[in-house]
Amino acid sequence: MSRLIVVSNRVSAPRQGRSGGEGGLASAVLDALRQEGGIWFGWSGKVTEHEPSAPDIFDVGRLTYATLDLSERDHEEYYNGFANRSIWPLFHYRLDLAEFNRRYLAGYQRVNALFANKLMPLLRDDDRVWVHDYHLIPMAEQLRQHGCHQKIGFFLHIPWPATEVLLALPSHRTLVRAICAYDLVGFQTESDRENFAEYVVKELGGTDLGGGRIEIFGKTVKTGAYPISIDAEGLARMAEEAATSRQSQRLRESVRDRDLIIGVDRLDYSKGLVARVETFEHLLKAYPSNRGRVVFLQIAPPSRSDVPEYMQIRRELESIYGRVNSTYAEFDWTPIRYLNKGFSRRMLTGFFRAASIGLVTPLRDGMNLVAKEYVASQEPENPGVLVLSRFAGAALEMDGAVIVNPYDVEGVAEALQEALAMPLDERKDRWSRMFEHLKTHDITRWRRDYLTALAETE
Ligand code: GDG
Repeated sequence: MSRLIVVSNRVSAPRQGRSGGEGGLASAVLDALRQEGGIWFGWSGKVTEHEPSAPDIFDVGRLTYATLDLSERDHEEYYNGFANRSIWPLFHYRLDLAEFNRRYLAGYQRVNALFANKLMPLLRDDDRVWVHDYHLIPMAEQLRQHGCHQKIGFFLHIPWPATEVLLALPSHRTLVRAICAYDLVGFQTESDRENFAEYVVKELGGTDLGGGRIEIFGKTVKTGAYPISIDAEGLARMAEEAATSRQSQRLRESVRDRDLIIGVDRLDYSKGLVARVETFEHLLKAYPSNRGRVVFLQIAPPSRSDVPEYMQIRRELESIYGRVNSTYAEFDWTPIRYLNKGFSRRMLTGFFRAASIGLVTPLRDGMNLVAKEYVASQEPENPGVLVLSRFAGAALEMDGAVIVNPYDVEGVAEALQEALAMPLDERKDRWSRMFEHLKTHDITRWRRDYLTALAETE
């Protein structure tokens, strides 16, 4: 069988200190590589003074890891710069936070060229290459310049913005031209795919041939929506076991007969964390019976800590959590528990199961796996309620969730109040609809659908 070559910004390799706290991309990629066998290529996570000369290559089972360190300059311009200060905020509709400059763009192009240059000698004729996410959009273009003839697919984990938003990026044409060098471009949702197709047709004069095929630059690019998912049944088993763990028991004892509302997010401004606290504050203010009766647990492991906008949101959150707690706390009740650190996946599933409400309110999110993980972790006979932002890709699939507009603080508080009072029958009905969907639309299906479509490209 032909090998699968996965390229992503960050490789989470066991001997390079994998913590078990990886995000959704890492578990999805690992699952795919374990099934297919192949190479995982990308950044080691280490920053060095000078550019590395060769990748560090080692095998673990059927899987080969090939990692490169980044120089300080590349890390600053490519990773912190273009990827996380230009594309990330823009694609999450935060034009106010986006910074564009040519130094960042040059760094982005340089690292993509470096990756392509180092990957080329590792490729075999019948390999399939699968590039992940916004850090590496120009990879295929670079690989083609080196003579790469293998099939190359791309999957975008974050939203593709509306054309009017994308136009604010000075290099929008360069970026889209680069993405068109792939054989298959995968998005999380149909609406992301439509945004992309609209840009290509309106701005570049491409032709939408239907069936996801777009004609542009003298070739046909195949596009499709492949909503990423989780190992739903595996997580459900994990949550059942974790429920009896010491940590879950301690959590439940500390919450006692109160209702627990849980949020788990990387500390990122796209996740709507500030509006979420304001919502919880409003729940206490507008519905005083909740005082002393509900606890909000927010787990938010720090992320991209050397990017100024992330330092800023962290400070802002510390101050607002402090304010709400000092306004409402009683000698025997603290309304918010804000934990600025990560937990093992197993512990998280136990925490999800202990919570009456999973509160997932990003302002914009490609998919949001936490929403799906919360559902998979519930106890079938007494499931909690998922309160989910309409701006997460997951909202298109999780039709048993209470769907909210995260900008509407009073509206979300009202939805929380309804969720807290929801009768068992309704909770079970909503939950089983979502869990049934997740069982058939799981991580294996995501990988299979994508790789089958890639194999079928001309
Ligand atoms: C991007 C897109 C898309 C979080 N805290 C801990 C922990 N996590 C895990 C969660 C979940 C993952 O990290 C986060 O995935 P999300 O999907 O929620 O969000 P992003 O990190 O922004 O991911 C997103 C995703 O890529 C996949 O395509 O869905 O839209 O933005 O799995 O459980 N895991 C552990 N400890 C923690 O403290 N172990």
